[in-house]
Amino acid sequence: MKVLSLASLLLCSSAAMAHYSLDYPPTRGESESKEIVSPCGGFNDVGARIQFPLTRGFVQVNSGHPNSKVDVNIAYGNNPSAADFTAAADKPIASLTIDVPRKACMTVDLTKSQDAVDNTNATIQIVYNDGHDILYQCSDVVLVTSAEGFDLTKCVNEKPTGPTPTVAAAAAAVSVKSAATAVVAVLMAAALAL
Ligand SMILES: [Cu+2]
Repeated sequence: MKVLSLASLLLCSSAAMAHYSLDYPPTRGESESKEIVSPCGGFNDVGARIQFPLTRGFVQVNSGHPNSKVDVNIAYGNNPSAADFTAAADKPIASLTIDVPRKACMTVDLTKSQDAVDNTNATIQIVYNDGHDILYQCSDVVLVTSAEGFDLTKCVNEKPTGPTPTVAAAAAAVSVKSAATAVVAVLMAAALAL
């Protein structure tokens, strides 16, 4: 088992900042010290299941690291084995590269999977590569056609912070206007001198 790298510890030294969190569907459990343990971050017992829709589902994560990668896998059955997760990792149901720390909603469509039929138990696995370590979390679900228990409001995509193109364009317009005003002032001064 690999020990968490010094870089990761430094990057995540603040108590408020985790490597990442699986915000929805609910995680089986999150433990900073055991997250590197495959396949479910040290949580080997199946937890409470929530309904997960076969179409238009999503996984909501909050990435504390820049330059990280999130893969979402699904293993079918009541209590998938480590081997089941290894096989599932060959065909992730969603993948995302994160440039800046943010909340991200990853959409999941299971209609192309033959195993995903109404009323199937499954476990969703998050594989988070923070650039130094691979960190795991799992969520236990029941796949259903009509997932009334699935909370659509949990899907949140946070925009990267920084100046938006609109603000930059407005600033450029202002500086063009001041330049024009300056030119007019110079011309007027020149005209008065004549
Ligand atoms: Cu971290």
